[in-house]
Amino acid sequence: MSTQHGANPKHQFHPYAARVLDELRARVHWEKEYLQAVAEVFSTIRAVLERNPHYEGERILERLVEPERVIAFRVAWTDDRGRVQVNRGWRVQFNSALGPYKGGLRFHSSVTLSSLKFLGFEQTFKNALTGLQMGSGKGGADLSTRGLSRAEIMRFSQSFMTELYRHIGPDIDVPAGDIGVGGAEIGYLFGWYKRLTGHWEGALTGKGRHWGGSLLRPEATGYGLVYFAEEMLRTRGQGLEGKRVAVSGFGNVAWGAVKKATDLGATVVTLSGPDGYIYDPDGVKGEKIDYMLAMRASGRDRVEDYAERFGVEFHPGARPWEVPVDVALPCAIQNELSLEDAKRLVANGCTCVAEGANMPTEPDAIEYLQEQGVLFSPGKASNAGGVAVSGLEMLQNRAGAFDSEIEVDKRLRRIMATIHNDCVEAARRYGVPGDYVAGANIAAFTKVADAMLDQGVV
Ligand code: NDP
Ligand code: 2IT
Repeated sequence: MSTQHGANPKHQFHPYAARVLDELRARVHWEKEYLQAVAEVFSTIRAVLERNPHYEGERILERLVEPERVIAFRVAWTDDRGRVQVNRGWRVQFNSALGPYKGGLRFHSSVTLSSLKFLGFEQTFKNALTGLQMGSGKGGADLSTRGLSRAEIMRFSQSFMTELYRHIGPDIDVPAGDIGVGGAEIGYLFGWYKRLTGHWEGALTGKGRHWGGSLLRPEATGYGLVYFAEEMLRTRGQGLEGKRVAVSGFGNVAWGAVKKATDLGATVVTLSGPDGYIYDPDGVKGEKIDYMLAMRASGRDRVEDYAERFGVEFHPGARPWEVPVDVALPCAIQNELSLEDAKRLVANGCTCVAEGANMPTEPDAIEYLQEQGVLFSPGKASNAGGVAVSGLEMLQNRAGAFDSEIEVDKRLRRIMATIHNDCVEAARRYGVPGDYVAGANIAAFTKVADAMLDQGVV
């Protein structure tokens, strides 16, 4: 088996995994992001497959790469000028071995079935790592909400939910936010779900704090990411205090990461958008963090506004990975950190890369970072704090309870520390100590595979 699928060649594919990947590739060769995600997992589970030959007999891998259900639908809506717009919507209900389908909705022009399948596949492992009862799913539409009016976003969300509502529910499938879907969109989606079904129930997470949402859900992904990065640094006797940090993106995840990293004494010196990145040597802190929220809410597709407002450097069309930092936290979108970027980070002294986004680091960049001894964590482990607090929101809704911020934060910290420990332990047990990618995949895969075996052929 070669490395042609874009996986880390350090890991050898088990012949069974190689065969399933080749079959998948032949069947959906155009689904590049999906194949990238599957290859990454399959390249790291050789030892597990060797020790568990019955997985092959039960065709666990063939079942794992096939979503249980894919729902595709038309989203027709009218814009503010009365023109009819047509978009495509999907919900990929990936795997329900561990609980109801659970995962975000992405509204972005780049959304395709391939990107939702990659995200749903990753979600399977991420949700397993949280230790909560959550299966996996992902959905969305090929529309960027940037530049749309609130009324347009509401009409679009309502049209989207008019189709989706029949497929979701608190014990069936519980969507949440992702790129382009934040608190406002969840509000519109929830309101329409309630109107269509006549039920006030926890069919979505990321709800407002006064109507069933968990405290700290908006912050959870970024906070969890920083807690995870702290755990990684601690394995080398370090912490975030005094570290220079590069963050990409300026959305929900980036915001939470900046807040918590700054709280813990780090200086976050970059943010980025599709237009380029800003360099703020004094650190993104205080009112500048609040301004991130204003920037995101403004619907403008740019971080240059930050540079203009605070008089810092703006680098058009560039990525933040060229700035000398100790820690890099990619928090924007998939495949936003290339091999070239990784080389620059290492040359400038970066020792830790923790993914906030899903699959932001390209496979050859991961391989390089690991070879260079950089601490590297995959998003499915380090960004699991968001879905973990979604899981806590589901529990609160079921119990009709409301946990305090301190309580949620304590649980989030504990979950991130446990995920970190599980990754480290699995990597050690399977002979690849320090490899968080393998550790996360192995720890999660065995949980899901064993649950699938227990539940028979479904
Ligand atoms: P947001 O929509 O809040 O933010 C995404 C950010 O990335 C925006 O600032 C966006 O700008 C920017 N962006 C988009 N494309 C690029 C690009 N090519 N270069 C630089 N910046 C870009 O989404 P989230 O913060 O929720 O999601 C960010 C990432 O984190 C995604 O990979 C998501 O899957 C992942 N994630 C999210 C979780 C959550 O709870 N929300 C949980 C776990 C992971 P613009 O909008 O102008 O395009
Ligand atoms: O990628 C992710 O984990 C999310 N977008 C959060 C999903 C959720 O259900 O909270």
